[in-house]
Amino acid sequence: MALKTLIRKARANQMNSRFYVTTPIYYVNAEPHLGHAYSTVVADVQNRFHRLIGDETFFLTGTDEHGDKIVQAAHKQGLSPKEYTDKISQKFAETWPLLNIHPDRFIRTTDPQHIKTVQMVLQKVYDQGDIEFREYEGLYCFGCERFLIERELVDGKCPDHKVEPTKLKEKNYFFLMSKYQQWLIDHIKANPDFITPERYKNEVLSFLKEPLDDLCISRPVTRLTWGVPLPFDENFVTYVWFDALINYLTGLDYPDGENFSKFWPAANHVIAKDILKPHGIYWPTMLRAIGIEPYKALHVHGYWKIKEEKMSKSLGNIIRPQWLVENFGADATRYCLMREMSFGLDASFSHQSFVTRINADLANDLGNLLSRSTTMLHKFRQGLVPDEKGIKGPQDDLRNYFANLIPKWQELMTDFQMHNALQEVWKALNMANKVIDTTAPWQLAKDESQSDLLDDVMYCLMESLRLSAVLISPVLPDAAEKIIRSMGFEPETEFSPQGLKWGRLGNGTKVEKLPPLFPRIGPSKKDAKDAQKAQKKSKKDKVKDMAEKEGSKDEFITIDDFQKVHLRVAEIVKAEKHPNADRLLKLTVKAPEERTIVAGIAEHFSPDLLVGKKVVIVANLKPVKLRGVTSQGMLLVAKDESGLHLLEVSSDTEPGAKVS
Ligand code: ME8
Repeated sequence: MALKTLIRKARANQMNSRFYVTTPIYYVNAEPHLGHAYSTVVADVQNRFHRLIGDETFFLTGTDEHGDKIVQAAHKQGLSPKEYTDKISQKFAETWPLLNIHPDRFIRTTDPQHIKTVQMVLQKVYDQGDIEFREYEGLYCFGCERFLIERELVDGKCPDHKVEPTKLKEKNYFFLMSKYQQWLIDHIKANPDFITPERYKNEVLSFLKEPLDDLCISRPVTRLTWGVPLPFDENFVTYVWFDALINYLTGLDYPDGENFSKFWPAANHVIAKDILKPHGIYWPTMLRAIGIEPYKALHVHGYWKIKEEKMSKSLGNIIRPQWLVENFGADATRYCLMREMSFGLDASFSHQSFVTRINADLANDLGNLLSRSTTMLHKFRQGLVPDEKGIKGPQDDLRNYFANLIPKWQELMTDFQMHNALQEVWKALNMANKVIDTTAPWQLAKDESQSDLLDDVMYCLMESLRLSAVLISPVLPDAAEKIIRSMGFEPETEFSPQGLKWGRLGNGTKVEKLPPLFPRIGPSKKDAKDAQKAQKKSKKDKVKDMAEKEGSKDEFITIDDFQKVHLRVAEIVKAEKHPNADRLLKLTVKAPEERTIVAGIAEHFSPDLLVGKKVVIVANLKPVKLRGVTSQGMLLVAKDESGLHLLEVSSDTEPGAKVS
């Protein structure tokens, strides 16, 4: 263990000048959800952590926009693939800043630069004889966008998408991946940190025990045009893996860009286990064929689940990042994501577990320590941090604890053990809270002879807060910045290697009092119930689903029946959360007179994004009170497996116009 640590430290010292982190590029066949948010927060946290320890960093995310699935999704919305990909890609790009995620580059596989890079790489690999034209018959999963082999199936179905794969027989181009199988096995064995956590390395090695099939990389244009044309055969396009994986190179301006030579040797990919095979097998063999060094490390996490099912757009059980941010704020959401999932293992999402976590860790442990310490500093020392006195006492525990914590935290963060790193910091916060209880500064303040001890206790408390703020800054950047600024420091100088040392306060550092950083969330019981209801499909929804599935059994109505329903165009002028229910939004609409409509769409739409939209309402529905608010009408939405969609009309339609 000691040797392993030494080797790792030596390697970290050598390598710690640069860090390149990527997320998967997400398919644009649905909008972002908590699963995407998790990978992207992990990358952002790692990026901030490496900047903090002095590395030069580059952070890439983006969207994957070619392929059958995207064309199908576009058609469903009546849009061209280009219009559709522009729209959804923008939704991803707009979501990340809400969570305080700031990539250096947002890449799209439809970017002309990327298409050029893919074609250049294909030509090179083709010219050297690593791509061949063949006929192939196999089981294709449209969800995974790849051929599956028999032993991957569970009950004859794709385990991720729960559908039977389709038998396909086609002439296509194949990348001769099997040529590089033995090289890959040797590389993984020689580099134990190449794929982590270890279970995923073992999974890849066990896959590699069987002979590898070659990789189908093309589609005939007769069946699909939404891909990158093969430079050596205009009748075919490439898409999915030979297109998508290369984004990690385009993102650094491969082959000639300065970023490529600087950052490629420090490439760290973050993914979930669903795309382990493409990243653990296809990608390194592709890199080998292209003649590029393998990436440095692949970091694989588990699934966020809801009631034992993977959260996914195809299962329709998703939680939107916007909803999390509106309910908890960006910092608390990031904290819960990092703290509630052990990197590598699956985790279950529940509203209640997030609320409990926020109230216990952020409002109580961190919030109380901050408010108690600064209040006492103001009461007993006019808000000025006294010099450290180094006196023996319970406060020594803090000095000693931090001396060990900093290297340990750094090692845990380097190893993507964010949940454990946070846990170690929280031990320090709890210890500091205990130091307040055991030293009772309010008693010391009454006794002049204890003045030095009181100085030392106050010093240790404030310095523990400052250092903790630095240590949590990758995960809780806003809160950390507020704490640091309240002590008169700038985040630029403090979130840096010099900020990581004990002993920067003193000489009368002035500390401002802060309002509570994380107000308690409550009353939790009712909120939790509402949220649980929101997660569960209501009975009514289930009936509706069945009606949708059995579309052919729609009952006929006459034109007279239909004319009883008055449909009108309404402009949403205000949208806010319902005061008493998480699932509901309270909308003020003009149709043309102003009225209130309560709609059960809070999980699907962020209120900000609704304002200004022109939608269709049922105008003559009898008003009803929904959780204390009278609703005068009903908003129409369309529902499919990717969620709810507004029925919008063109923006030049007058509010109040009849829909017939
Ligand atoms: O696979 N739990 O895109 P994708 C945790 N375009 N993470 C989850 C998750 C869940 N329930 N659901 C999704 C693709 N993710 C390809 C990738 S890369 C060159 C091409 C996250 O939109 C996780 O990072 O299906 C997972 O690997 C990724 O989203 C899959 O995103």
